[in-house]
Amino acid sequence: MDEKIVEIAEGIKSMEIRGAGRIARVAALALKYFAEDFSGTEEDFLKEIERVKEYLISTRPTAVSLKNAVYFVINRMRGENLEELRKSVIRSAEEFIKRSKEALKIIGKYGSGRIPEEATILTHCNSSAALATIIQAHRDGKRIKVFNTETRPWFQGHITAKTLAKEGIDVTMIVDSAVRYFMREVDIVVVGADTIASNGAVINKIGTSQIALAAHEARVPFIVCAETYKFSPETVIGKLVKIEERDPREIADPKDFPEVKFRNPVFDATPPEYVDAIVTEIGVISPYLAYEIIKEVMNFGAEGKKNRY
Ligand code: RI2
Repeated sequence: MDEKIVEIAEGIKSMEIRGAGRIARVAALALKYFAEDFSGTEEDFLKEIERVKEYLISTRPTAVSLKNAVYFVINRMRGENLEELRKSVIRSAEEFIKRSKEALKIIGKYGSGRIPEEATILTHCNSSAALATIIQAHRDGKRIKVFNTETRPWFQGHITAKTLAKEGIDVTMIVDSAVRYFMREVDIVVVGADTIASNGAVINKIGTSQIALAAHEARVPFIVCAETYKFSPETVIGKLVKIEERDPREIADPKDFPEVKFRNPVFDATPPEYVDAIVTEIGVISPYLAYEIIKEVMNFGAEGKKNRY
């Protein structure tokens, strides 16, 4: 396998490259590199790209964004000869990356509309889509304060806190378990998503569903910011979203706890009844419209059409 592709895939696996949108863009980039660097016959190209596809998809099982990015490129592959096939892969990969970046800007604008003029926002983990909304609200002149969770075990909250502070936003970092304690001070929760199922369930960083419960209890609106490529076509035909469980050493060194077992699931599912709105680049929708997004935008229905997003 091409060195550049291995480097990207290993980077995604180890979470050096992370965030559902980012891993989708780099997966598209890996396919672009593959097409650019390939030397061999047309037949080998078609065989090899299948291997690259499977390899990239296998890196992280939960975020459908990665899979959708890979299918976006592969399903648009056209050409009468190798040169044309290569060009179409490069073009689609570039188009995916461009669309993905544009989607974030639009989400920021639509999402900001949902933030009150003066608001305390709570966010979890490190989501570029959620951050786009929060930062846009700040740039729109809204007087906002943010609570952000540190997000165990990877502490992605540290990146969020630094990003917000750099923007001049008033940010307070809290431990994940302090969410309910602070919820009474929060006006709106804004998070991202790794995958959205056809029933509107939102799969996001572990702890998100607890935050949604606490928000629901306190009647605090809970919004999710997600590009349309975070919706999962396969859930329409009954597939369940696989929740990734990572190495226990991310929590503690098991050697220090010889009699203790560890579990480290890194995502959980928030049911649609706890989600007030999903902010996408094609509009702010109810979670119950997830199926429509999958059907219309991704052209994927129960009748078995291919995911062509
Ligand atoms: P954006 C991240 O997963 C977080 O769960 C975050 O909420 C989600 O992806 C969406 O991120 P991880 O890669 O696509 O940290 O909005 O496990 O950046």
